[in-house]
Amino acid sequence: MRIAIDNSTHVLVLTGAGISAESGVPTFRDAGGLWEGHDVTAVASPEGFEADPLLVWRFYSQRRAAMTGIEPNAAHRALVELEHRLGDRFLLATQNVDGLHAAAGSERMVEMHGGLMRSRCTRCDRHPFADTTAYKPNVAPLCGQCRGRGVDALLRPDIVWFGERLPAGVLDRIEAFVSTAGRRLVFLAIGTSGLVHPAAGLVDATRQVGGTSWLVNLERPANASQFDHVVLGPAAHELPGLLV
Ligand code: BJW
Repeated sequence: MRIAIDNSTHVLVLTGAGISAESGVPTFRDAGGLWEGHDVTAVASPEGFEADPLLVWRFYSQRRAAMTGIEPNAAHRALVELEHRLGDRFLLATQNVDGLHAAAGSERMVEMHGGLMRSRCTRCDRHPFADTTAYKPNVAPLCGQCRGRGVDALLRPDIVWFGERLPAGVLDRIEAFVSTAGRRLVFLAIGTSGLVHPAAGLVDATRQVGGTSWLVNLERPANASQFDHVVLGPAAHELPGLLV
C-alpha cells in the first residue's frame, strides 16, 4: 500500500507518542506507559501543579533525564523526506513534546502540546526558554527574572496540560492549511490513540473539506473507523514504505 501523492497533494501529518516508541520514548496510555502508576490529573493539569509542584517537577525531570541518548527513528526521518518533496504543501502537527521531529530536521511543524525541554514562568510573561535541567526531586525551580524583582515565582514545564489552551497560532496555522488544501488534503495520523482534543478532531475536519485520511498505528484505536485507510504496525517499519 502507498499513499498517492501528486503535484497538488497537501499532506497534514498528526503525530502522537507512538511515533517515538521505537526511539525508546514510552507512550502515555499503553501498558508500561508514562502514566502507569500516576493519577493523570495530578501530573497533567494546572490544578495538579498547583496542588503539588514538586510531584509534577519530579515527573517531568525524570522524563527529561530519560531523553539522554534518544534519537529520531526511521518514521521521523521519513517525514523529513516527505517535507523536502512537498515544501509548503506539507505541515506536521505533533502532539509530542520530545523534540525528536526537530532533531530529525522537520521545519514546517507546530508543537500542539508544548516542549519537554522548555520551561516558562507561572507569573511573568517571559517567553518560554530552553531548559534541559532534570531538577533534584525536592526542587521546584523559581524564575530568575522574577527573583531579580524580589518576587518568588515558580517555573513550570512548557507543556499544555488538560484544560489549557494550545499555544497561540497553532490551531490557526492548522486550520489555514486544511482550508487551503480542501479536497487535495491527505491527513496522516501516526501513533496516536485519538483521545485528546483538539487533535482528535482533525480527522473530522479532513472529511469536511473532502480530503482523505490515513492512520498508521500499532493497534486499532477506538477512532479507527473515522479514517479512510488504516495501516496497523510499528510506524518506523510501516511509514517509509507508505510514502515512497
Ligand atoms: C504505536 C507504536 C508504534 C505505540 N508505532 N503506533 C472535545 C471533546 C472532549 C474533550 C475535549 C474537547 N476539547 C477539549 C477537550 C478537553 C481535553 C481533552 O481532549 N480531553 C479528553 C481526554 C476527553 N483537551 C484539552 O484540555 C486541550 N485543551 C483545550 O482543548 O483547550 C481549549 C481551551 C479553550 C479556552 C480556554 C481554555 C482551554 C489540551 C490537551 C493537552 C494534552 N496534553 C497531554 C499531556 C501533556 C504532555 C506531556 O506530559 O507530555 O499531551 S495529554 C497526553 O495525550 C499528551 C499527548 O500529546 C496526548 C495524546 O496522546 P497520544 O500521543 O495519542 O499517546 P497515547 O499513549 O494515548 O497513544 C499512543 C498510540 O500509539 C497508541 O494507540 C499505541 O497503540 C500507538 N503506538 N507504539 C505506531 N511503534
